[in-house]
Amino acid sequence: MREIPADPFEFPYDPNAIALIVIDMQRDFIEPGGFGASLGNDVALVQAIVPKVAELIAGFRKAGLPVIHTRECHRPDLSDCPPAKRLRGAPALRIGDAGPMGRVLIAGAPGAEIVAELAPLPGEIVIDKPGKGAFYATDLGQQLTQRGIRQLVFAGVTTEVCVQTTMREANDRGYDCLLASDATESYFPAFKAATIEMITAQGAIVGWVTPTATILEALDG
Ligand code: C5J
Repeated sequence: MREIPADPFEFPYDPNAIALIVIDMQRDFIEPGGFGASLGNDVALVQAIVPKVAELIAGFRKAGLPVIHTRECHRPDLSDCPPAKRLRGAPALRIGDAGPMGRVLIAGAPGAEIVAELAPLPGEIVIDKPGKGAFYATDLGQQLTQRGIRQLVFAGVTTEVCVQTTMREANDRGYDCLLASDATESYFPAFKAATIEMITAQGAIVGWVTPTATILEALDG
């Protein structure tokens, strides 16, 4: 067992049981014209972390450690999209509507794909998830168990929605969770800051937080 310097204290790191999970770095959240923008958000903030997430992915690949990608998306017939999700609020485009990148958040549509810079390699796990959490209605838990993964490093968007929800799901299932602070982002800086505080409070009640460079140094060491 090694250690990665982190908040609120050292993250105990087992090189045989750790994986990177990159949450929802999809065109629909990152690029103009997608779902994130249709909700009224400025996507520039989330776009800015793409190079940092790429560094983290490259470090895990170089170390021969698993990289898992998730995509929030729904079946074309919307049978896995509850009306409570689709009809909420007044977005410019709803899930399933035709937008500039195809149907919004629909599996197989160009907008639901991961941005080109972070594209999964053949053989990497890609989890399509209908919810905010990556464990809900997916086989993520089985995939992790099969590979003996018990520790997850988190990156992706948005910090307070799909990243935090998945971290909490993982924490409840007994995984040690470490969030890469500069490889995650929100459309709302205050929400990102609050999420980091919530995660690390009370003796890492949900998990640990540390920058990408610190994680990469530990993988190299
Ligand atoms: C949202 C996500 N924010 N990936 N999805 O709807 O965080």
